Amino acid sequence: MKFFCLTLFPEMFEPLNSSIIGRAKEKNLIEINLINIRDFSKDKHKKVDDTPYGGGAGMIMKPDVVYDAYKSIKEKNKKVIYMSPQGKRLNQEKVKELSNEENLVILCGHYEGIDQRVIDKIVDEEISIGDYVLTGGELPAMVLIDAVSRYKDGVISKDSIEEESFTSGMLEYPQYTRPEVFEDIKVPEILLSRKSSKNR
Ligand code: 4FL
Repeated sequence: MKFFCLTLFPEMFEPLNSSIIGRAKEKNLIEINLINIRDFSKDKHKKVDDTPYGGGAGMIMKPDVVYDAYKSIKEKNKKVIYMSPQGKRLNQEKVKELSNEENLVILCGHYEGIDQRVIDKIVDEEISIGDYVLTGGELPAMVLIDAVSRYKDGVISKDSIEEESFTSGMLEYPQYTRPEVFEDIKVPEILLSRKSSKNR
């Protein structure tokens, strides 16, 4: 599966080179392409934003620059998602659904927003990760990539997927490991006699 992030801050995606997602990239189970929207500014000062018509605080990302960045993606089967607090709240069902896409384009907003005309032109779905405002869509985009990548074959262990289907994914019991006694607190007796899932 290929992800394409349209962003003004590609360097923010560095955390995806670590841990499970980093390994998934190395194994070519997923591909993460970072497209710097600023590279598509035609302006001599590399301007990507401008003041809002009708007034108001902050700056708006210019539609033509975002559109040119989008058009640089040559893949044909692609779904475009705009990370926005006004979007539909992300849940596990949506994550699973998106994991079936061949190419996911994730548009990350910054400043006060993006000109509505380019959103209307290219975006298929607007998704929020919660009812709060961040400084940009990059962290939400990483949340989406992380959650979706878990569903791709080979990214997490078969045991983890199997366990998730038993527990509905989110309703997990408290977990314990060695030592048997920590700061005078014992591991629940019932778990001490039980063999690990590896031996089930
Ligand atoms: C996106 C917040 C998705 C929550 C600022 C720009 C956001 C966000 N979910 N805040 N994008």
